[in-house]
Amino acid sequence: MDCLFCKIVEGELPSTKVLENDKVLVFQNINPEAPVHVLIIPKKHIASMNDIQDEDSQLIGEMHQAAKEAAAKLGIAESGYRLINNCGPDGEQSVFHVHYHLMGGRRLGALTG
Ligand code: DGP
Repeated sequence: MDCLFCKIVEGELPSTKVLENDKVLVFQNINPEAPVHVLIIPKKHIASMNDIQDEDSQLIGEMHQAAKEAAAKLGIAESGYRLINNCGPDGEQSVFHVHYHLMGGRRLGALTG
């Protein structure tokens, strides 16, 4: 499967890891849009939010746990942060391996759409 984030999981492409366990990987975004901007991905390939199945519920919970731990590790737990999923064309999803953007380190402003 030709998936960029699967290649990062497999170590075929480099990444700067923030957290890793057997189910989830958190790594630095190559194109950060905030002082803190990391990506949270499941190691299992799931193309988008639309492809999450009932059996993935625990895994998605573990992604949220990893987001919380990464926020603490990166020093933005108290100041606050934003967790974003882009899905499909209107959501501007560009990598089709489901992920959350964890962003913080500055006041992010209101969502404008
Ligand atoms: P999205 O547009 O929501 O699908 O976000 C994909 C993000 O992935 C985008 O913010 C940039 C990031 N990205 C793309 N290619 C790479 C890469 O090779 N390495 C890393 N670390 N991030 C990448």
